Amino acid sequence: MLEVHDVRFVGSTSDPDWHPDPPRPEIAFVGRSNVGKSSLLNTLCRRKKLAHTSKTPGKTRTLNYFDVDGTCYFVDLPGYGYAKRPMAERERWGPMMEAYLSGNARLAGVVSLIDSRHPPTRLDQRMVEYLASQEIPTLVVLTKADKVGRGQRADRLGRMTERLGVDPDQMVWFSSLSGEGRDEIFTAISHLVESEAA
Ligand SMILES: Nc1nc2c(ncn2[C@@H]2O[C@H](COP(=O)(O)OP(=O)(O)O)[C@@H](O)[C@H]2O)c(=O)[nH]1
Ligand SMILES: [Mg+2]
Repeated sequence: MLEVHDVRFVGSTSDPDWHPDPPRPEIAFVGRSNVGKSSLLNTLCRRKKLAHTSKTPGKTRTLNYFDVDGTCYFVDLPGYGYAKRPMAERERWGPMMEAYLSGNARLAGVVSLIDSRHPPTRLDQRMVEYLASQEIPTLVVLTKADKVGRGQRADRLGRMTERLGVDPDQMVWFSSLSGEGRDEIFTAISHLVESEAA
């Protein structure tokens, strides 16, 4: 099982072909800006300020690498769909992300974050479809689960699976406020890393 005793920031790059040394399995995190990606990374690594959490989204334009206990790298990808960016930029996730995701032999899997309070956006759908088309193992994390009552969950999950075309087993509810889902996500990531390392 993957452990997180020591997580270190390795570096930021805007070159999708750059990878840290030594080579290790990479787990990438994607989602629209403000979905709660930094909060998830901080919760997974049990650190308050590992990844910058902010109320002014859309600032991260680089790939940010974190070394997780010398076992794998977490890669924080730029948030997509930030409303205050020009339309052309907002409507795509950018060549840099696509270049990173496609044909990346080190990529063990992608954690795709979707805001559970709303239906998935068109970009969310396109991202999940793209990952499936590339046959990249994908875990869909439904963020801000504390905002969705237990009574609404089954219905919400059903609509998400339908719109995203993924299996319910690939989806996990997550809240950085309550910690719900943290262990399940962690276990799923461990399996991805182990299958890649094997
Ligand atoms: N209610 C709730 N709010 C959250 C949760 N996770 C993040 N947020 C809030 O959503 C906003 C964006 O979070 P952040 O992690 O910076 O998102 P990022 O832009 O995807 O990295 C911040 O105001 C967070 O406090 C959550 O699990 N529950
Ligand atoms: Mg962030």
